[in-house]
Amino acid sequence: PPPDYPLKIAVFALGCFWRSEAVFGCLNGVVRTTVGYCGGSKLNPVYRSLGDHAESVQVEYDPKVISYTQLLEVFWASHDSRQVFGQGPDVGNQYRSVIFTNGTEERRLAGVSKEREQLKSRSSVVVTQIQQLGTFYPAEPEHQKFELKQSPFLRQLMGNLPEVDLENSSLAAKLNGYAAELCPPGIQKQIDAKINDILRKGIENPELWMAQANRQGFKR
Ligand code: MHO
Repeated sequence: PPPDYPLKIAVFALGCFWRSEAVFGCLNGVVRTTVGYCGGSKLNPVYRSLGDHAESVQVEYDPKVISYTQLLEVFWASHDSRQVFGQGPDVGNQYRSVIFTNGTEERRLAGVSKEREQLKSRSSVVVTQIQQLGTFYPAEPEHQKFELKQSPFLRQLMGNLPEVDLENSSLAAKLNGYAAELCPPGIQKQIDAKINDILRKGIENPELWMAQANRQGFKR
C-alpha cells in the first residue's frame, strides 16, 4: 500500500538522460523515474529539437527511505561536474550539469553540497548550475527506461508490460539501472542473485515474479 505521506520530487541534469535515469532508478527509496527536458525556455521541446533545455531526470522518492542530501551525493558521484558542455562523448549544452531546486531548503542543501564539491576539486571549477525548478517536459516514450529496453530478457521478466505501466513501475526503474550496470554494488548483486534464482527455476510466470519482487523490497 502507498504510504500515507506524500512522495517528493527532485530533478537533476547530469549528461545523457538515459544514464541519469539508470543512476537514480537503482536507489532504494526511489519510487519512479522519468526522463525529460528542463531548464530552458522552449515550449514543448522534443528530442531532436530541445532548444535550450537540458536532458534531465525527474526522481520521485520516499523521503523516509532516502533523503534529498543522499540524492545530491549520488548526483555528484555520478558525473564530472567540471565539464562545461557535456560528459565524455556527449558534447553540447543539452548535457550540462544542473540541480533544479524546489524551495529554499533544497536550494540551501544544493548550495552547501556544491561548495563541498568545489573544495574537493581544488583548482578546477565546478560548473554545475543551481536553478529554480520550472516546467519539466517528459521525453518521448522511446527515451523512458531506455537501458531496460535494450534487454529483451529483462523486458520479458517485466511481463512485457505496456509502455505506460513500464514508465510508472518502481521495479522497471531499478532494472533499468541494473541493465546499465549502474546500481550500487550491493544492489547490483542482490538483483543478480534474484535473476539467477529465476533462471534456475525457469521463468514460468514473470508477472508473479514481478509481484513478489515488488513485495520483497524492490518496490521502495
Ligand atoms: N551518445 C548518446 C547520447 C544519447 S543521450 C539520450 C547516443 O548514443 O546518441 O543524449
